[in-house]
Amino acid sequence: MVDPSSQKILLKFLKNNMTINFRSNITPTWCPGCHNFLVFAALQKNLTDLSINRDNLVINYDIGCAANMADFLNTYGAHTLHGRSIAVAMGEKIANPKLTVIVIGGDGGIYGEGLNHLVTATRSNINIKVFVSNNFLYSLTTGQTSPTTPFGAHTKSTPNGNINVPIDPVKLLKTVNPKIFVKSVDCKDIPSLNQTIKEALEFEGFALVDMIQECVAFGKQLKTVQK
Ligand SMILES: Cc1ncc(C[n+]2csc(CCOP(=O)(O)OP(=O)(O)O)c2C)c(N)n1
Ligand code: SF4
Ligand SMILES: [Mg+2]
Repeated sequence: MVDPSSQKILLKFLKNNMTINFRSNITPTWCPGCHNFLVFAALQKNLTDLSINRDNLVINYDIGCAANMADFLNTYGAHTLHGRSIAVAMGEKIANPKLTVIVIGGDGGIYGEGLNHLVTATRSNINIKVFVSNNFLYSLTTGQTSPTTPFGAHTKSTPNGNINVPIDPVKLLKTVNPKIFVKSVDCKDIPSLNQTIKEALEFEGFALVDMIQECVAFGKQLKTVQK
């Protein structure tokens, strides 16, 4: 969990030190301590450090807590439908290959509803960048199981324990196409989070960063796993 005082310092830093400001004037509405604050800071840092031209930048947002970043970043973009953000992003990149095209979403949207689009993008190695806040739950809707929820976990939608085995996105996508960039990183490891986002943005092809998070509001139920 990010303690509220570090969060305040981060937000102050973002406000005062960004040479290119990707922030909107809307205050983030995530729960205090949500790891999406770390993703938000790391993305802005890298977009700034890499001097990404905002005129050629499009960010597509899925649905869920992470994707609410649509309100907090000030770039061209689309807040799409649940699971359809990658399909929209692929269309944009095909229509205008000069664009830097990014997707931001959660494990529910990207690995669940959107898995077909994710596999298609991986097969084609299309040059789009996908950042997934993987909190092992559908959090915006208060904590149902997602494709990464551990087997046996008692959640709001699995009161008797999750009967499904979780998917491992890195292994799955590497099997589909070993040429793509795909890495898991813990959001609390800020240097690795920054470095991995940088590597993904610089990669010439399809890149996905699986950003492991603990949802401070609904994540506790995942600790109820029974083997
Ligand atoms: C097609 C569709 N089905 C269901 C919903 C309801 N819904 C909104 S957010 C959400 C869960 C999002 O989970 P995830 O993608 O993991 O994002 P998180 O909130 O965990 O960041 C769901 C099911 C929706 N908006 N659209
Ligand atoms: S419900 Fe969880 S993922 Fe959503 S804002 Fe709160 S802590 Fe973050
Ligand atoms: Mg989620």
